[in-house]
Parts: sequence; structure tokens; C-alpha cells
Amino acid sequence: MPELSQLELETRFQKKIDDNLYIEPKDWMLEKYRQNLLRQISQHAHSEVVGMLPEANWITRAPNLRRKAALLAKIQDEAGHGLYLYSAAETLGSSREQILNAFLTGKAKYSSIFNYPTLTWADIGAIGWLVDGAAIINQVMLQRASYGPYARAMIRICREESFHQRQGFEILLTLCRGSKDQKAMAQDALNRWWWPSLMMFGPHDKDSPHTGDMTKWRVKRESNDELRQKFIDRTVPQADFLGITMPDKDLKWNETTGHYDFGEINWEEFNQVVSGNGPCNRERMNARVKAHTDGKWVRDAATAYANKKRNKAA
Ligand code: FAQ
Repeated sequence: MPELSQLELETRFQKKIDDNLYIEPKDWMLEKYRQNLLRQISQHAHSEVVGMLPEANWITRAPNLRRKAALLAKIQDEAGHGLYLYSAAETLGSSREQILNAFLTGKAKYSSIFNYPTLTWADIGAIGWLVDGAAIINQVMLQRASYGPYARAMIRICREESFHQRQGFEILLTLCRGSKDQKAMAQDALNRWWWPSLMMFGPHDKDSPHTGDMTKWRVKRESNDELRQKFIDRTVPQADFLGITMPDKDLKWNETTGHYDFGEINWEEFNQVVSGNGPCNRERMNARVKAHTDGKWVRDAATAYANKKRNKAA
């Protein structure tokens, strides 16, 4: 077969995407596509791993055995999600070591949401309800992403996330049906987690440098603003059911658009958190670096065992 020109390769690549076929690791792909996917998938993996930290804070203080078991299982799921995603990222030609190094040296981002503290038990409910709820809206779309390993990881992750969301909602429902103080605790958690949850979807479309390419390559099939609106429309009735109120005086149903209007997000806060100055950024990074350093002997032992087995087989 004659060798294809760069233009022919690019045309075939885009046609495959337009025909809704997966791009697989050994297929030819545009270098910019590879780099952007590696960026997004590795950031996503880091988010899952850092996302364990705010919840881990409450394992020893969960109010009963059932809650503790559910929280432990949820956190373990998140470690698993991180692993699927690191594996998917590795198929793009970067080693696990390189990917982790970018994270541990602060070069790679992770989701802004995990830089907020979990002050009360209701925060664990709010994380499940709002943070997992927002993550699902985004990840359901990513199940149809054009890169095969990412899309397949997302299908499995989404199944588990829906339990996480229900777990959180149920915690808040119990608090909202409880004493006056418990309901106030739920309201306080909503007040603190609502706006940061909206920030999870990223900047407005007009300020989002990657949306154009990622949409053309069908990694993104809905934009940051579309997904954020979907999340708001779905979540406000749930808050009504709980009997608590979103901390947004501009939030109201718009008959004409068929969506909720909402107030302006504090983008200055978002930028501060993303650039490392959120309430818990330093604490989170220190915890991750310490865990990685403390785990060195486990990695060394596993490598030594693998080498021993390989030598024996040889
Ligand atoms: N935080 O041009 P865009 C979870 C960055 S998993 C920090 O719009 P893009 C599970 C963005 O990376 C949650 N940085 O970028 C769980 C880019 O920076 P760069 C994580 C943010 O990629 C639940 C720059 O701003 N989910 O929660 C954020 O087209 C409970 C420009 O932005 C994912 O990662 C942010 N919120 O759209 C675990 C989903 N937003 O790379 C535990 C996959 C934007 O140029 C407990 N990712 N940035 O330096 C995505 O869908 C996309 O990457 C977006 C951003 C939508 C996050």
C-alpha cells in the first residue's frame, strides 16, 4: 500500500471521528489530539485520587457502621477510577512515572473542587450529591468520547458514580428529615459546596481554550456551559425535595428558555483555587506527596518480586 501523506492521514482520522468510530491506541492520531487527551485523562485521574482526601477525613467519624462501610467503599471506588484512568492515559505513550511526576511536582492540574475542606458530616452528603452529581453529568457525555480506552473506562466509572450520588443524597435526606440542627447542617453544606460544584464544569465556553478542538474531535460532545446548565436544571428540584435552598438569589425558573437562570460564578475564586491558592491546595498536595514517598517501599518490593519471577521464568 502506498504511504499516505500527512493530509490524507489527518482526513482519515477526522472522518473516523465524524463517523463515530473509536480511535484506538495503535491507530494513527493527530499529535495535538494525543497531547490534549493525555492532559485531560491524566488530570481526571489525579482528580479521582485527590478526591479521596476530603472524604477520608470522615472515615473515622462516620456516624454509624453502615455509613462508614459505604464511605470506605466509595473511597476505594475512587482509587479504582484513578487506576483505570492512569491506564487509559498510559496508552497515549506516557509512562505512569511521567504522569505521576507531573502531578507530584504541581505541573498537572486536578479538579478545583477537592481544594475545599469537609467541615461537617453533611459535607460528605454534599460531596456525593453535588460533586458526584456534577461528575456524572460530565462523565455520561465522556462515555461517548472518541478515544476508545477513555470511553470504556467512563462506562464502568459512571455505573459506580451513580451509587456515590445516591449515597450522598441519602445522607442529606436523613439530615433534612432529622432535627432542626441537622437540617441547618445540611443547608450550611449546600451553601458552601454549591458554587464550587458549578465551577467543576470549567470556565464559560467563551473563555475555554480547549473546547473548540475537543468538540471537533468529539472528546467533548457538550460544552462546559451546556453541562453546567444541565446539572443546575437537574439539581434544583432535588434541593426542593430536600427542603433546602440554593445560595443564589438570582436562581429562578425561566419559562421562555425552559431552564433555570442563575447568578454569576465567582471566577476570581476559581482562578485562585486552580492556581494553587484555594483553602486546601497545599494540604492536598502535601498529603499526596507524603503518600507517594511512604509508598516507595511497596513499589520497590513489587518491582523486586516481578524481577525475581521474570528471572526464574527465563
Ligand atoms: N478544576 O479549556 P477548558 C470527580 C482547567 S472527577 C481545575 O474548559 P477542558 C469524581 C482545564 O484543565 C472530577 N482545572 O478545559 C469524584 C484547562 O487547564 P490546562 C474531575 C480546571 O479540558 C467525585 C483550563 O482550565 N472530572 O469529581 C477546571 O476543555 C467525588 C481551561 O479549561 C474531570 O476531570 C476545574 N474545575 O474542560 C472523586 C472530567 N475546569 O489543562 C471523588 C474530565 C477547567 O489548559 C469524590 N475533564 N480547568 O492547564 C473534563 O471534562 C474537562 O477537562 C473539563 C475542562 C470540563 C474539566
